[in-house]
Amino acid sequence: MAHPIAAIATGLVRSGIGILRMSGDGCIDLANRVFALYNGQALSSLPDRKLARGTLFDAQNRPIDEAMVFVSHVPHSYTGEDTVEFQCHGSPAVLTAGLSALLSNGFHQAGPGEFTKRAFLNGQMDLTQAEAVIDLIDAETADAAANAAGQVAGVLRKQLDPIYDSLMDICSHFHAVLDYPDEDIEPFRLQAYADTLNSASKKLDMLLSSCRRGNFIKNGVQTAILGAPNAGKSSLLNALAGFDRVIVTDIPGTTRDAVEQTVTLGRHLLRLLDTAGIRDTSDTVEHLGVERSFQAAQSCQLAFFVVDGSKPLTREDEAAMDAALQAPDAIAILNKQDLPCVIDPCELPFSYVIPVSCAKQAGLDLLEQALDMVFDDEAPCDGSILTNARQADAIAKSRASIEAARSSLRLGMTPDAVLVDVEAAMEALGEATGRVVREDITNRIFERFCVGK
Ligand SMILES: Nc1nc2c(ncn2[C@@H]2O[C@H](COP(=O)(O)OP(=O)(O)O)[C@@H](O)[C@H]2O)c(=O)[nH]1
Ligand SMILES: [Mg+2]
Repeated sequence: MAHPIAAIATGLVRSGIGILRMSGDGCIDLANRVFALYNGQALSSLPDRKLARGTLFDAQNRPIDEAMVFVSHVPHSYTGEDTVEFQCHGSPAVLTAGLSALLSNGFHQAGPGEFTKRAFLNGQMDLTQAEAVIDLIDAETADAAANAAGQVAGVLRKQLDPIYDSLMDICSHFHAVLDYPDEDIEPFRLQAYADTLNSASKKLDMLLSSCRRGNFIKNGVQTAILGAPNAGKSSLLNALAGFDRVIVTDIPGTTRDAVEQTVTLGRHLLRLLDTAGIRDTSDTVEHLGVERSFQAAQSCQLAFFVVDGSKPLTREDEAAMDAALQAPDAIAILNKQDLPCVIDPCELPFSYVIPVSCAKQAGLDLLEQALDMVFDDEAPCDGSILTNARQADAIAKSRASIEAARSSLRLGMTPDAVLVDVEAAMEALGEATGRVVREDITNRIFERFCVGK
């Protein structure tokens, strides 16, 4: 039994179309109380997933919209329950009135993610697919969207389920041999078990090795902009942001605190941190800012070292350069190319030195190309990149148990010792896909969703 729920699926913003979504027992007949098809028939007469037109009524039975409707029956629906959708005109007034008509006709307001949670609980999708739904909605770049779309379609599920099944084969054979010693069952096939574990471990390793990229795709690359005062760091942030996010002046020491801004450059999502210019200063606030610049250099994943190309390198430039070179990846940005350049790019010990003019917004395409090379990865964003920390933890746990089982096998331990580890590996994989997952964890996952999804 699933009580009928309803929600505005498209949010309360003025837009071309707004969708009211319903799911649960009896929802087609309940929806029929507030909607009249043009052909005079009941909504229950509609063929599965065929659009029809009609009139939507409010709680006082006044017509409030001319809308489209479709019904979707078990098992073809998203939730695995009977569902109805009204495609209304996207006025917040229409949607609010439509929703309250539904709520006064027997529907309950849906909680965050309740439609997707029902889909998961009804077996329409596993947890990797359900979690990818929110990733798809939250995607900030095309790569992030493409990877999440692949996972919604089941790419991870199709990789993890066969591994789970192969471990299950080991377990069931083990149990058969242990539990029925008198039967004529083929004895332990230790080499075959070792092969299965080996291949499972390799596949999980592949997935885990995609986590770094997954983190960049989903959360962005932590990028510190470092350089001497007046090099043009804040101008670079503004040029990449496309608006004046930070104050730019010709007074050295203008930026004294670290300023964050998320930008996309081509397919890259960067969490930029503009920092105070690195120099010796007696100003207390600026001094604290400079300390933060050094901290940013140490905690970032990528550093942009900005230098004014129209002046010879100074000691301050060199101090900032040393800090930038500590980052896992670093790109030098030779700024102010609109002025005569006096710095030879070869003087700068970076793999990439990009000439730009932040003032003229020139050269940013070259920076994008450099990022393409720094974050070059053959693997397509088709869903096989792990972006979810919860899944990654569970997969790492599974892999650790598989390793334990492999070494037990190598050391010639008793079969039940191996079995314990294989079962633990299965359980951890089950956490990733949601086969075995605690209710409080499931609740927490779906609370992050928006209402109506
Ligand atoms: N000519 C020229 N001036 C620039 C360029 N980028 C920044 N500036 C100027 O350099 C000064 C310092 O810029 P700012 O972005 O505040 O540098 P920061 O101290 O490194 O943040 C300002 O007067 C900017 O207008 C550029 O590409 N060309
Ligand atoms: Mg600045």
